[in-house]
Amino acid sequence: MFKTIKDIDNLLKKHTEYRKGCLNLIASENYSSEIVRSYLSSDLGNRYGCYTTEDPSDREYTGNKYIHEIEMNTQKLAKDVFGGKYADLRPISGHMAGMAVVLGILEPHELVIEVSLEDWGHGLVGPMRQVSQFGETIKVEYMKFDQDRAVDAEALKKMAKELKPKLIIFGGSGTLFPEPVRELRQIADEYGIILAYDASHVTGLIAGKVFPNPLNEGADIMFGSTHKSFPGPQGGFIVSNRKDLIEKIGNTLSPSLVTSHHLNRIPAFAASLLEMKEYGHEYGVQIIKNSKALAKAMTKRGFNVLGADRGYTETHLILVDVGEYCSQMPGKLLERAKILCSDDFSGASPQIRVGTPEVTRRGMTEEDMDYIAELFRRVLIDNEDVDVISKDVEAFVAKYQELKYAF
Ligand code: DSN
Repeated sequence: MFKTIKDIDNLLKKHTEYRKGCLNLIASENYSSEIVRSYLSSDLGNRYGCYTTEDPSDREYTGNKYIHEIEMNTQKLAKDVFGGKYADLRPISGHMAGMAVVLGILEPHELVIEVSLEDWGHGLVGPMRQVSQFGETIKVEYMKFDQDRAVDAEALKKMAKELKPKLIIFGGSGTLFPEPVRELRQIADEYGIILAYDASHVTGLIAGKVFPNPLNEGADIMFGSTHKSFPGPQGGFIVSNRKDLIEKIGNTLSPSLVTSHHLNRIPAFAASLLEMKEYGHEYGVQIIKNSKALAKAMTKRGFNVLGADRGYTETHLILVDVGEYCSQMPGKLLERAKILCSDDFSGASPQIRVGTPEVTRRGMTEEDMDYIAELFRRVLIDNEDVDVISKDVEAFVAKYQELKYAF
């Protein structure tokens, strides 16, 4: 138990020092700019800004004069960066945004198609169904992937025609290639299906215009988080061109899922949006170059990197089948070498997910990816002593403590 403030300080300092010495390849994390971090400690973090109706100017609490202005200006900025006539910034996470989409759109016993957890889905509807009443009322099916880890568009079209879902949710946490949103639009119109896109992982790439914007491809709604490839504060957002949907989703979100929408994230998100307007394209281009370079360098060292026939990846991450080398979860072993990434044992063969957003922000380029691939080889293939490797990792990351593409 903490007894004094000093105890808390000490542990936080230890955390900061520890993470400084780690090579962070977790695709769902990023390092936000100091200005973004500073806004998180603003007075807004202790205020309530909920709306009485879906109209943001109809605030339930008093004292919101400038809070309203800050939120509305950030909404405008979000619409400018992501497109969409309407935006809702109240979801406090991407997951919460997704829950509001699902619960706001589906009537009891209607079907949704999403990406399964085994295929690096976000685990939105599947796990929600573990709450017994949702298990009884929400039906879910999962889209299929081809051998390159791209969504099988033809199989999905067939599923949509046969099963007539109310909602299809594209996007997951292992997205390597753009999803077939455009291909599904006509069937969606014919069968009255709503197309949603969970952009959580690729938000930064969309903002940087290096990944197709789902709203331009025909999605009815895009939602996601603001802290993965998008280097903002943790939080969520929803954008759409459909007033009926944004209202339905907003009314589901609040007041049942969110009351206080953690207002300190709003100016922090605004700063990240401005930053992405300034540097997002350059940052996105380098992320994809790094991902592709890492995939090639790992392949050269004998790893089975997925998606080879399509150029491995068009995003901020790569997936590597490590079944040949690992009988146990490799994430924990890599962590001992101070290499942080995600692993997954739920599918047919164990995989690791290696992400490039944070190392790109730290200024790493293609050559560095070669060194990173070598580190993976030393841990997973050569079984070298992880304590020795961790020293090399520390020395390597010490050269990259600056922040690029940032104010
Ligand atoms: N879905 C988890 C991930 O991608 O790491 C967290 O959002």
